[in-house]
Amino acid sequence: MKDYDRKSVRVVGLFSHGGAGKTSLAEAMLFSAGASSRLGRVDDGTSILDYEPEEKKRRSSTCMGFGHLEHNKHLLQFIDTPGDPNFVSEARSALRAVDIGLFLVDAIDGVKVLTEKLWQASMGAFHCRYIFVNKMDRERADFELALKGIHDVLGVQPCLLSIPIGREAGFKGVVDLLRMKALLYESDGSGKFKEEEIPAEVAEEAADARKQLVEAVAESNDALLEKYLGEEEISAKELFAALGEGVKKGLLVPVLAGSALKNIGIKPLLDAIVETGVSPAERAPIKGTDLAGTEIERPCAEEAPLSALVFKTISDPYRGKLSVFRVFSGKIQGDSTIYNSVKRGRERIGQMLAITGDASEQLNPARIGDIVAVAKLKDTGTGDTLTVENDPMVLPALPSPSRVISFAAVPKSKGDEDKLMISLNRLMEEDPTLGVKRDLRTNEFIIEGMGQVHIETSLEKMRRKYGVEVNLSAPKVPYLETIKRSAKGEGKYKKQTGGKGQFGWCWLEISPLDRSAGVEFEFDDAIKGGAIPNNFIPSVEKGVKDRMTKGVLAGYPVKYVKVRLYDGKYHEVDSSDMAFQIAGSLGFRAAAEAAGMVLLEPIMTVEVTMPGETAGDVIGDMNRRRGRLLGTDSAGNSQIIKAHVPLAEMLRYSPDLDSITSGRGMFTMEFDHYEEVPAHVAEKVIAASKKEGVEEEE
Ligand SMILES: Nc1nc2c(ncn2[C@@H]2O[C@H](COP(=O)(O)OP(=O)(O)O)[C@@H](O)[C@H]2O)c(=O)[nH]1
Ligand SMILES: [Mg+2]
Repeated sequence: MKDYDRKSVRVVGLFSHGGAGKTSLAEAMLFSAGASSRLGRVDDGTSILDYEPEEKKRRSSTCMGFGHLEHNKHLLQFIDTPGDPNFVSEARSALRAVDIGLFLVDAIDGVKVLTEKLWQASMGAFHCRYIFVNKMDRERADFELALKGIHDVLGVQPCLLSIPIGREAGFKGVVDLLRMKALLYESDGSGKFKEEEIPAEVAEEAADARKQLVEAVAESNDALLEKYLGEEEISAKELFAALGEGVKKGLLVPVLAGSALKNIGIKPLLDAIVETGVSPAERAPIKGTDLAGTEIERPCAEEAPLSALVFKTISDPYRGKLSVFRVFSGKIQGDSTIYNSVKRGRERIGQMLAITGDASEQLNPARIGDIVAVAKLKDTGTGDTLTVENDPMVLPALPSPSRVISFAAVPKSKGDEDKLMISLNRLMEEDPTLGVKRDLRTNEFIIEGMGQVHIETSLEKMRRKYGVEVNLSAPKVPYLETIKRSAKGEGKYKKQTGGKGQFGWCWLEISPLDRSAGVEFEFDDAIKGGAIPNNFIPSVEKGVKDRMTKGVLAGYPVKYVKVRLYDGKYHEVDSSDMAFQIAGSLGFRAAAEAAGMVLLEPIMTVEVTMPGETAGDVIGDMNRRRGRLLGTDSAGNSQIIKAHVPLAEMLRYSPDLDSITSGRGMFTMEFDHYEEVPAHVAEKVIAASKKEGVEEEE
C-alpha cells in the first residue's frame, strides 16, 4: 500500500442503528473515490464489505468491515460496523480504533436508540464527529425532521455543510455550503455530477444555511467571533481553518445530506472529512497504564514507543487467525518481534496486511493510524495491547458485554463433541461476546450470547467454516438437590449367580450441612469393629458420591449433605470394591428418599436501567417472574431497579425488556445464591426432568 504523511490520514468509523445505510455509504465512498470499480449493493449481495455469507443472507452486517480509499491525496481508512443489538459490541470495539465518528441518520426513521447509545459511547473515545443524513431519495424523507432528531435526541446543534436539492424521487443533488455551489447528480447512480450555480428553488434556503454556518463557526472561535460581531469580512480560508479547529475539538458537528444508494452527496462528505477531520497525529495523547498498573500516557507520535490495540480477531479458514490492530504511537516493521503487554509475552510479526472487504494488500511499516491485520500471532487475543518490551504500555481493555441469552447445544453427529469444542473456541476468539460452558452432567454445551440471532448466526458460521452442525434447545437451569432433615438408609447389594457372588451392605445416616458455610459434602467413617473392612470404606464413599452427582430427585447434583457410614456387613469371598460402591449408592438413595429432598435454584441479582415512565411496567413484570425488589434509584431521566430473580425466569429476559421499554432498557445479571424452589414450580421441573429420562437405570 502507498505510504502517506500521517497528517493526511483519516481513520473513520461508521456508526448508527442497523439499516440506516452505513454499509451502503461505505460502498458509495469506495466507489466515488475509485477504490472499487463497481458500486456494491447490500440488497443484491454484491457488497464488498458485507462479504461474509451470513451477512449476504441477512442483507445486513454482522461484523466489522474494513476499507480504505484515497481522496484529495489523503488516505481514508474506515471501519463499517453493525448496528443490530445482536452485534453492536463490534461497533463498541470499533469506537476504540478510530479517530473520527461518521454517524448516519436515516431521513425517514430519524435517530433511533442504538444510534443514540453509540453516540454517547463515542464521547469517551474521540471528539471528531460527522453526521450524514441518508436516504434523502426515499419516500417520506424529511431533512428537517432528521435535523430535529439530531438536535433533540443527540443534543447536537447541527453545523450544516450541505443541504438537499429536491426530495424523495426528485432528490437530485446537494448544495455545498462551503463552496456555495450546487452539485447536480446524474440519476444513474454513477456518482457523476455537474457543479453549477445554486438553483433558484433552494437559493434562499442555501443563503440562510450558509449564514448559520458562518455564525456557528464564528461562535466556536474567539478570534473569528470578534471579526464576525464587528461585521468584518471573514475569508474562506479563515472560515475553513476555524471550522477544522472546531470540528477536531468536537465543538462543531458537521451535518451533510445525501443518498448512499443513489450515490449522491458523497463528495462533499469526503471533502469535509479530509479537510476538517482530525489526523492520527493530532489525537490527544493515548492513555493507559504501565505493567504495574500506574496510569501513563504517550503522545500519538511515530517517535514514541509502540502502542497498538488489537480490537478484532478474524478467524479465517484459509489464512488462520488474523489479529487486527490499530497503531496509536510508534511504528511496526514487518518481520519483527513485538511485546504483548497483556499476555506478557513476545510475538513474532510476519507480514502485515491492509484489508478491504475480504481482499488484502501488504503494508510495511505500519504507522500511526494504520489498521493492520497480521496472521498467526500465537497468544494474542482481542483487547490485547501490542507494544515494546523495554517500554511497555497497556491500553484500557475493550468493554466486556454481559451476555444475555443462553442455549444448550448438542452436536448433530455423535462423536463431534471435540470438533464442536474446537470450533466454538475459534469462534470465541473472533467474537468475545460469545461464551461457551460445558455442562458435564448433561454433556451439553451451553452457548451464551447477545441474542437469539447472534447465537444462530454464530452457529451458521461454525457450520460453514468448520463443518460442525448442532441442535439447539433451551438451556437447563443449573438446579441442585439437597435434604432438609436427617435420615438413615440401608444399601444392600447381594447377587448369587453361579460361581463367585457379589456382596456389599452398608447403613448410612445423612444430615444437612449449613449452605452458607460452603461445604458441599462430608464423609464420616464411623464403622466399628471392622463391620466393613478398611479397604472397602473408600468404595462406599465413591458409590455415595456417584449417586450424589447423578441426583435422586430430578437428576441434578445433590449438595450440602454430611454422610455418616455407621454399620455394614461383608462376605469373605463375594465382597468387592464394585459391590460396596453399589451398596453406597443404594444406601444414599434410600436415606435421601427417607429424608425428603428439595430442589434449589440459582437466584440472580438483576439491575435494570430504564426510562422512568416504564418503571411500573418493568417492576410488574419482575413480580410475575418471582422477583423480589431490593431497591430503586434514579439517575437523570432513568430509573434503576435492583431485584433478586430466579435465573429460571430470566433466560429470555432481553427481548421482553426490549418490548416493555421500546428498546430503551438495559440490564445486567449476576449470580447471587441458591434458594429452595417453591413446591408448585419444583413439581414442574421434576416432571420435566422425568420426561427427559434423566431419571435412570441401575
Ligand atoms: N432508498 C435508499 N435506500 C438506502 C439508502 N442507503 C441504504 N439504503 C437501503 O437501506 C437498507 C440498509 O442499508 P445498509 O447499508 O445495509 O444499512 P446498515 O445496516 O446501516 O449497514 C438496504 O436495503 C439499502 O439498500 C439510500 O440512501 N436510499
Ligand atoms: Mg451494514
